[in-house]
This record gives sequence, C-alpha cells and structure tokens, in this order.
Amino acid sequence: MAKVLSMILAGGEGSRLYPLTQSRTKPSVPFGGSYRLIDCVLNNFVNSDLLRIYVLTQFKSQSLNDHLRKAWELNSFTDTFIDAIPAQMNKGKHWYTGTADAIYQNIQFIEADEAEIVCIFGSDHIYKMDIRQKIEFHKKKKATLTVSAIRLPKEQAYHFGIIEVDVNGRMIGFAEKPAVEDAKTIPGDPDHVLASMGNYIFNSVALQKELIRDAENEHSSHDFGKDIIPHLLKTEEVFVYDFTTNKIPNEDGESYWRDVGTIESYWEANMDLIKATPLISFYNRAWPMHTYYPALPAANFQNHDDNTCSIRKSLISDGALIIGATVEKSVLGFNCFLDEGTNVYQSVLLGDTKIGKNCEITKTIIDKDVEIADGVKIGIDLDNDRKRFTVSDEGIVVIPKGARIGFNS
Ligand code: ADQ
Ligand code: ADP
Repeated sequence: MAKVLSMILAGGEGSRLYPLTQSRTKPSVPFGGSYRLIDCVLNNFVNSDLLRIYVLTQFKSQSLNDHLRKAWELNSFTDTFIDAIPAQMNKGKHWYTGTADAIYQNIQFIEADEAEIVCIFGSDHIYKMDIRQKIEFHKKKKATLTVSAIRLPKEQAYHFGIIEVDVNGRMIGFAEKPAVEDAKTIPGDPDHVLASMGNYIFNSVALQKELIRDAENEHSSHDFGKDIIPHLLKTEEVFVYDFTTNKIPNEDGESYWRDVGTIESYWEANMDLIKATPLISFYNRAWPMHTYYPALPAANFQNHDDNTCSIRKSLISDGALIIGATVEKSVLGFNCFLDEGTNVYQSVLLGDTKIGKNCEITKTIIDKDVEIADGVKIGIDLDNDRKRFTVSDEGIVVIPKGARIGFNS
C-alpha cells in the first residue's frame, strides 16, 4: 500500500445550521446521541487503517479541539497521528479563503511528508466508506485526482458539485453548485445528477503543483469545487469513484450518504438512525464507531405514580434520567433529564438537557445545556414558536445552546 497522508477540512462555518453553529464549527455539532459530525469521517479513516491525519480547523474551533483531544488522541510509538492544525496565516495575513487555500496554507506538511497519496476529505457528512477501496481504484486508473460521487435527485443539484463522466469513469465536466435547470443529468436518467461527495484523493506531487499554480492565480477563489477540479479535469486524469461500489464488511444494504448542511437534513439524518431498519447502522462490530464517552451512569428509566415511562423507537445516551415521561422517535444525547408527564416526540436533544413536568416537545432540536420549566409546549404552535425561536421552513424548531425556557427570571 502506498504511503498516505490525510487532511480533513474541518473549519466550516455552517451558517445554514445556525443556531447549532453559534458557538461551534459545523464538524463539532453533536449527532446521533453520542457522536459529533466529524466522527463519521474519522471513523472512516481509522477503520480503513489510515492513521496519519491532519484536521484543519478555523471557525469556532474550541469545541472541536476539545473533542479531538478527548476522543481521537493517538498515543503511539508508530508513525500515526490525528493532529488538529489551527489556521495560522502561514501564507499571508488572511484566514483561509477557500478549501484549496486551507490546504495550500499547510502545504509545508505535504512537502515534508513522503506520502505518495494525499486524501482531502470534508468532515460534515454522514456515511461509511472504506477509503482503501477508493485508493485502490485511484491507483488502478493511474489517476491524478479521484473524486467520490453519488447519484442524487436533480432538484438538489444546486447544493453540490455536479459531475459529467465518460464510460470509463473519467470526469469530463464539473459545475460547482449549478442552477437546477443548468445541471447536467445522468445520461438516460433525466431526473438524477451525479454529485461530488466533497472527498478527494490526489497524487501528492500533482496536488502540490496545482495548489501553487492556483495560489498564483489572482482570479481564483481557491476552492476545490470552483477552481481546482474544473481546471485539473482539462489537463490531468481525473476519475470519478462510484460510492455505491464501496463495500463495508458485514453490510450489503443501499449506500447511505447525507450532507447535513441544513436544519432539515440534520434532523432527517438523526431520524434515519431510528427507522425500524436504520438507513445507516452504527451497530456493525466490524466497523466500530469511536467517539468520546464521558464518565456517566447508564440511562435510567423510572415510573412515577400514574406516569409510566414509555420509550419507543428512540436512542437514549448515557446519563439519562427519565421519570414517568414518554419519548418517541427521538434521539437523546448524554445527560438528559425528563420529568413526569412530559412527552418528547420526533425531537433531537443534544445533551445536558433538563425538561420539567408535563411538557410537550415535538419536532424540536434542543442544543446543549438547555433547561425547560414545567408545562412548556414547543413545536405545537409554530406561529408562537417563531416569535421566540428559530423555526425552519419545514417546521423544525431549534432551541439554542444554554437557553432557559418558561422560567420567570
Ligand atoms: P460544500 O460542502 O458547500 O461543497 P464547503 O462549504 O467549502 O463546501 O465545505 C467543504 C468542507 O470544507 C467542509 O467539511 C467544511 O467544514 C470545510 N471547510 C469549509 N471552509 C473551511 C475553512 N475555511 N477551513 C477549513 N475547512 C473548511 C463541497 C464541494 C462540492 C460537493 C459538496 C458535498 O465543494 O463540490 O458536492 O462539498 O457536500
Ligand atoms: P459543545 O457545546 O460543542 O459541547 P462545550 O460546551 O464542550 O462545547 O465547549 C467546548 C469548549 O469551549 C470547552 O473547552 C469550553 O470550556 C469552551 N467554552 C464553552 N463555552 C465557553 C464560553 N462561553 N467562553 C469560553 N469558553 C467556552
């Protein structure tokens, strides 16, 4: 196997996920009860035995640094590391202007490394990928760059890089976030497009050359999707890796990949974990999902007087204390306390949450450290909720971190 160096882009502002990104960068947003978004890509690398990783941070990075230190520090005598690199203005007095600039400003780590292959992956997607299989494909095709792709409905084209490919898998066209009417559909399938998954495998030497060329171009926005890929495909061998061919041990269901860039997609991806047959499973022991587990007692359910606990189709993390409350189709992070007579339905609680008696919480995302008084209703009367909270177009209410709701003072 060729020597591989990996760089994870983890500085995204995540403005469409606001207010969940009010105090933390997007890759650090909690997900699925016990995880942070970045855990998916990190588990992909670790489970692929690729353990030489730089994590590039920029916006609001303290929460992410905390998580990386607690969950992902490698203590090893071997040449393995997962190191966070803060933006350091290595190439002038400006922050990263685009994703390619983020890598260019850290080019010295690539130059100093003897890796033949550099993986550059985004960090805010929910999926499992054996990256070794993608590297194998890249080598077989003798590609300079290999971009992973997935088929998506045409209406979503404006969120993604849209790819055109020839019969051999070679990229022949690329448009970053085109208008839906301009997006090139898959030949013979006018309802679907081939979307870039925002993860790239480069030959190291060609990457360095391209980054320097791009940095010298003052008209470039220094972005992989807008500048590097469209340029490289004209001059180099750029190949498209069909994600559906990637096989995870013990799994043979449909390939699952979600960009969780919006409140709606974030909420839906959480709900996907609790379907009767989850669309993505974190139970595969051949593909363990590592993260940080705080020292907490197991979830505790108690009945109280007339109120019996009822927990259905839900994920409940450690530290929970649920007394005579109902939880249905919901995902609860660490340390949630629910008091008697309260109903939580289709909601995502990020953790350290305290909800009083007889509350009704429906289709609501509650960020960390929120306290809710007795008798509060959220997600029932959306017009009223809009006066106090963020409510997405699809009617999902978001309670910001640290809010205290329904108390007099
Ligand atoms: P987007 O996800 O919209 O599109 P972008 O916002 O640039 O692209 O984020 C890509 C990754 O880089 C994310 O993981 C983000 O956290 C990180 N990032 C963003 N700005 C950063 C910065 N200043 N410093 C460090 N990291 C940063 C991309 C591609 C599309 C593709 C989609 C798939 O450009 O072609 O279809 O991903 O979701
Ligand atoms: P998250 O909500 O993402 O879990 P944490 O609450 O764990 O984030 O905070 C992450 C880091 O940021 C911790 O090191 C914490 O000490 C620090 N932090 C959180 N809130 C503040 C604040 N208001 N001022 C300064 N540091 C803070």
